[in-house]
Amino acid sequence: MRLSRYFMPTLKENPKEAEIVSHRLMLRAGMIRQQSQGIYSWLPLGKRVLDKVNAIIREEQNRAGAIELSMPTLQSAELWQESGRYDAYGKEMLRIKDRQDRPMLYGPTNEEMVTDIFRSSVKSYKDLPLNLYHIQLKFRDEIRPRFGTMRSREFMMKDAYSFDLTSEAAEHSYNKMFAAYLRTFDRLGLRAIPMRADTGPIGGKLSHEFIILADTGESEVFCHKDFVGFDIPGEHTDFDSVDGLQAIFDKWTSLYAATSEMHDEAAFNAVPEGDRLSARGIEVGHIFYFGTKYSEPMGAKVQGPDGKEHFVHMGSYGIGPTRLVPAIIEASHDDNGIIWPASVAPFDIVVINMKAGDQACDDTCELIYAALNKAGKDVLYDDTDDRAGTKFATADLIGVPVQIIAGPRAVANGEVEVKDRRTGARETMTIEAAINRFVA
Ligand code: P5A
Repeated sequence: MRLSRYFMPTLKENPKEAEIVSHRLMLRAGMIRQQSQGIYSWLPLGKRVLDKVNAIIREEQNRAGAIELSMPTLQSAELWQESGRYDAYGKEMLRIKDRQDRPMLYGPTNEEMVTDIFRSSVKSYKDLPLNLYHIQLKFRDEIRPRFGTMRSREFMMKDAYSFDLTSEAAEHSYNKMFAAYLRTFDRLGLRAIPMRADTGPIGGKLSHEFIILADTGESEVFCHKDFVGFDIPGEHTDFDSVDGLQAIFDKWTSLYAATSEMHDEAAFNAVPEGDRLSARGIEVGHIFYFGTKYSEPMGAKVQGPDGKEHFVHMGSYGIGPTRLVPAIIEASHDDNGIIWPASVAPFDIVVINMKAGDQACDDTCELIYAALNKAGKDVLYDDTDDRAGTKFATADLIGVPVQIIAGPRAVANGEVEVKDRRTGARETMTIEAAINRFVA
């Protein structure tokens, strides 16, 4: 991508409305734009990051055996009347009427709709277990939308829903998502700690929130500090192994960890003082097991091996991609801007032409740009006629992991500089060596 032809409306000044660093940096890097309170457009740079986050979420959901579908944002109120949540959900639900005056709503979550899909076609235990997910916009008319896309009214959610014949089988489904979440957040460069959590309007008894520790987090959390160093399940984790996944779950729930709603002061005080971590955190995922809470009122049942009908046991599993993007920034930035983990960076490399219009600089940059593109890298080429200082500041702000800098003096020697955004380390090398480093 040539920056001269891209759309990346960066800001030099700190926007006044932004209270936390991620919100500030997302606005300054031209990633998002507020359209009305708590409702955002994702501009091209932001969209690239969001797509990469979603690709990782999708890979890990698929690996754990979940199956993707797509459900609509607008739902009929009837479904919610069946489950009894239409009235219970309160003012957070955006209620709409269509031209026939039929009550509709913009979905805040999809338990009812997926239960309806399930009951319409699954009739036998032989079709279980089943886990269906989608990545779709949601709307919650939050009282206090704030911090940009961290807590917005319209937001994206990956929501998965599991169906099982028995509560034991449902626990295994829960453990699959539990392990998949540990892997997902790790691949996004984050350390998320599962904590016992309140179930709120989703319901059920068993629930964990996945929390990233951050000073700007909205949740108050309490946990054992050893969680910070626990091993993440590997990519060859056998998601069909009941014992294997139970062992992962047991290990990750063996020490104290709870959000403030579930906090047990006495249990926490039993943790040796030096091991106690009381901090603030960002909830990036939340999983629930709620048994037959929806299947019973909505009549979602299957025939069991005993020939009888059984209401299915369900769980639901949410991740907030549009919250994850700012959460990653909260965890990874410096005074100059964002520092993306390579896995979600909007571009792999930025090529900076320090003197656009200078024949040797132009030729060198074009050569590097073409070679890296050919090798399948996502490359941003700063070919604008901005001053070099402005280009360096922009490259640092948008946080691309590697900068290849071509200035007249180095280029005259057949060389360029390669800068690592995270460490700031710079290396001068031949043009060929710079290309080979990223192509090989
Ligand atoms: C689980 C999947 C649910 O809604 N039903 C389907 C369950 N859970 S939840 O905890 O309410 O939300 C899941 C995740 O969505 C993100 N999230 C938000 N992100 C941005 N702005 C919001 N206002 C918002 N509300 C929820 C969070 O990451 C949460 O863990």
